[in-house]
Amino acid sequence: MDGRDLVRSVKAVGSVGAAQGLRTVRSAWRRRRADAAALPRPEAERARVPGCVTEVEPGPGGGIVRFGRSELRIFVAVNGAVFWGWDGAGPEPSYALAGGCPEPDPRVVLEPDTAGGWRVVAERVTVGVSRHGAVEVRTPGGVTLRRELPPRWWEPPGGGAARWVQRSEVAADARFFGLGGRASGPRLRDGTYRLWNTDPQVAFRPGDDPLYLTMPVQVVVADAGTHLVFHDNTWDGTVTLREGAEGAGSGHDRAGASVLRMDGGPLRCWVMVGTPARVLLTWASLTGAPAVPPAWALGHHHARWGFGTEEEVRRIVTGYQERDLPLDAVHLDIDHYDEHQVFTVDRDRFPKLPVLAEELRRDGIRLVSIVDPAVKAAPGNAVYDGGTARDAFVRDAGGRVVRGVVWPGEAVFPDFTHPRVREWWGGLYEERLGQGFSGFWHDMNEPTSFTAFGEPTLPRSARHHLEGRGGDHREAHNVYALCMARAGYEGLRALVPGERPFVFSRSGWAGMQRYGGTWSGDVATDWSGLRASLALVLGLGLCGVPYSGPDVGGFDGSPSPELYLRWFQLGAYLPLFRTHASLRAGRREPWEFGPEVLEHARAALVERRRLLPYFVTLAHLARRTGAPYVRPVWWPAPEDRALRDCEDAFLLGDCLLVAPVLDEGAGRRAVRLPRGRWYDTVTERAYEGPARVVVDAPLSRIPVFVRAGAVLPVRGDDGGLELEVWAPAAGRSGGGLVVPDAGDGWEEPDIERYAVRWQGPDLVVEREGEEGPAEPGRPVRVRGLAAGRGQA
Ligand code: NBV
Repeated sequence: MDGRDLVRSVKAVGSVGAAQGLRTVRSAWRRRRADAAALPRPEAERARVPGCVTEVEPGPGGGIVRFGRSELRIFVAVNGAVFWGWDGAGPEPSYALAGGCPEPDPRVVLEPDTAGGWRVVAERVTVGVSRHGAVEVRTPGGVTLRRELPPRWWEPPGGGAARWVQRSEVAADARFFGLGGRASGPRLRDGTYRLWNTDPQVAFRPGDDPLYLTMPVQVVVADAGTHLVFHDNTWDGTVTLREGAEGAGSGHDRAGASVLRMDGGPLRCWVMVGTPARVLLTWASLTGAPAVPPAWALGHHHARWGFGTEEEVRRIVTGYQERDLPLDAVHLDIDHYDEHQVFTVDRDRFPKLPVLAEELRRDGIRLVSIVDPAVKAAPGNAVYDGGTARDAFVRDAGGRVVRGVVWPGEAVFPDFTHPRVREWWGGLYEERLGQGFSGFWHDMNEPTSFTAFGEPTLPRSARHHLEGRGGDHREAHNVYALCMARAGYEGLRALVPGERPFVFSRSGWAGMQRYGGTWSGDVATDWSGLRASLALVLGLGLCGVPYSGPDVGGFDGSPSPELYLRWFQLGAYLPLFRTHASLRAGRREPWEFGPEVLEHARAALVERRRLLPYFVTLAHLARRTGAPYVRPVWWPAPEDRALRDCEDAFLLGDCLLVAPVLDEGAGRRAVRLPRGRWYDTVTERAYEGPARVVVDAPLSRIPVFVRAGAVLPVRGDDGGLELEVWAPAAGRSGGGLVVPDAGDGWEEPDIERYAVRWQGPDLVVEREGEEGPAEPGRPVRVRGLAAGRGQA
């Protein structure tokens, strides 16, 4: 624990005197030493590389390539993903995979390659294995997308857990994305990124790394193609990235480089190649379909740490209603707990929570509850007693229950890597449901403990069940929140089988989309925080987690009216649209920033509500295809380098391109449009892409464009679903998919397909059916006609 840590923990637990501060430092040192002593002793290590190929054994989908000092198991699965593992590592067990490992593709062959190497040839990818153990991922045309050099291990001479490093090269023009939620993204520039979920304990801004949600998932985009690589390993590690450089005629290209260093765990990975859409489809088929949030969770949420009382909640809700501001959910933070104890309610300040919840629900507003994993270590506290009786809490290497300090004071931590503990914990949501809550917000689950064991989390030597395999916190840390999300999600499914759970979680790992989404955590209230908000949503979407969003207005401090408004306008187009702030921060209600901001915030809220059917469609399409709602502008054209470098705009589904204002004082901004015709949704002016255009961005709105030919499902004035059709360019056609809301249950709505075409001067909109084209069967409103017909 250094001075900065101390300041942070002091800030976190409230003011302490100097003497207590000193005691805190001393005990932190003691804890840290004890932790280190409980881990295997560091011994002299020996380095190892695979050596030369000795033999090859073909197997389903690929085979085993044996080297002098290691062996490589490699296969291509039926979904097109390539797996390889060194030193006998197989794809399972894995916390990332949904429903186990996919079958190997029986059509794949393992055959000799050049220079004494071998190769696995599949329909969409070829993987070469060199004589010394370099693994090269190539397109079917033979272009190299990624070259992994022979790995290097460091291990105790007598055997045991090894550290390892994997160096890789990518094309000189490649760009890196992903690695979970990174504040400095979405394009990951040169630097070292740590793989260890961390509560930064201060409001973060670009450059702060790591944050709450890290993942060993890289999406790499180059002229030759897009690929996703996932090193399935939950341990602590780092990824060092260096973008390449092209010689541009005056020198050689320098390849891009990625160096992955892991402190332990298996060296195994999955790679998928193709278009971005294909890559994310394969990723979702491997790690699970994203949960579809209930429609209300795609509306506007208002949260605050410190609403304080039921009256205050009512006052805020009335504030929204009196001003005609749409509101769909209110979130209660830890201050509604009884002395900060999870699964309790402070009955003095929230005496009739179920009544409040019922009243709100009648007005179409849901209550969402924060859920922290730390349980106050106090006999008499029902959750503590229940967990103790079931031996549910994490123990140290000596068998004692690990105690940390979190909001309720001294606290213990459920071991979510144990199926029995997950089941117990999932059942506890019954109390929350009884209070009238409809959704759940998992916080502090990196997990965070203010008593630093060197870091603000559990000691590395703490023991975890790990589904029966047993291990310590070094392996369990990064999946702690993933397993908590699973506990909550499965518990809710059992408690309310007819409803889709709504869970979102601050921390997580690969595969968390199966259980729900996330939010950006405690983002700093300044313009750089606003930018980071978008970076996180884009990066997480590329890692397979499509539902997320920031604390609109930033977590700490007080945003200027302009910053608040620009954040609000961005948030209105992100999957999770939530205003939230810290106990100590200024207000975040839209009316707190003057009449002008209120008017423009209302417009953003009204537009969000109008677009709700589009968000519902995107949520269902994400579940079926893995495609995030929020996509980088290069999504349809990854070969377009200018788009690849564009970080300040995004595609919302196939139809919309949103260009938020991220700079103070900007009243205009440049926007890079992909190929095709795009309409400004407000002026209906048409622009032809690819182009860089400069457009107005007055305080009243951010520029939003719609693709010509798009069919946008929107909410009509009567609340019904309508189709807003944007005229295709002359001689062009269009169309789109619509998935209607089928309620909060599990009913699978049919996808509706629409086609749009010119017939002479008329625009025809048809629904595609099994028996050919039919009437749309829904109200249609055509827009962009002036420009469309004008050039017909
Ligand atoms: O529960 C209080 C806050 C919460 O409002 C925020 O959204 C979380 O990210 N929580 C963190 C714990 C304390 C942060 C200082």
